[in-house]
Amino acid sequence: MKTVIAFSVVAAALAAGSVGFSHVSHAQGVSQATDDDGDVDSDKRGRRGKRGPQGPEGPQGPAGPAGPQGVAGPAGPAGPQGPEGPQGPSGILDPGGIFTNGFSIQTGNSTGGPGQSAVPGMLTGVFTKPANQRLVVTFSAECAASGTSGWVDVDIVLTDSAGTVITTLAPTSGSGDAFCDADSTAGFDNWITTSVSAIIPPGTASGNYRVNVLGRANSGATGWWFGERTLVVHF
Ligand SMILES: [Ca+2]
Ligand SMILES: [Ca+2]
Repeated sequence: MKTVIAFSVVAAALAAGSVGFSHVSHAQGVSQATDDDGDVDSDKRGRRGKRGPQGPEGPQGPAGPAGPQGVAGPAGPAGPQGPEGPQGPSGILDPGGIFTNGFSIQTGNSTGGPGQSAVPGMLTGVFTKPANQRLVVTFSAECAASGTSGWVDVDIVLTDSAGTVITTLAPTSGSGDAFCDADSTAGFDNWITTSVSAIIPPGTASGNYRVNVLGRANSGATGWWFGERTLVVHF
């Protein structure tokens, strides 16, 4: 019974908060909790010590996540100007003023009849043909034929400097090269723009020349009409 009493006293002491558990659990503590006659030891324990000081502050927390990416910077300045380009090719040889004199252009309207005659304005200036050089002559014009049948043809002729005809250039010789046609009405109508190219052969002697265009109404056509037109000599 002594031991039972001792546990009861310890339990009472624990309930009263006047004794530490470590002391009670110790065997010596149990024997000191009672005296020889079983009474609770009359010794008073001292007051509980003061609470210990607060512990040190914990370590700093980890760094937060990285912030968002910043906006793109402004565009850089323009690069420097590029180098100068290469030199252009040499110009085309024009020893005889073909480009400057070998052409004519007219915008007015002109008419003629069945007899072959020069088309007004279609005479070039004087140009020099180089030896062994082929030249091309192109005549382009608005054209109409009067009469109810037939056609209009042209002859492109090579002349000397004074305009005297030397030869007719192929393929315009003769009257078979219809440049525009008459139709079923007697008057001028059905205007068209057409062209023909003739050749000054390479074998033609070098020298100064001009080119002229002659018009003609054929086989029932009563007249020719040439409007906007160009005559040009070129390589
Ligand atoms: Ca002809
Ligand atoms: Ca007609």
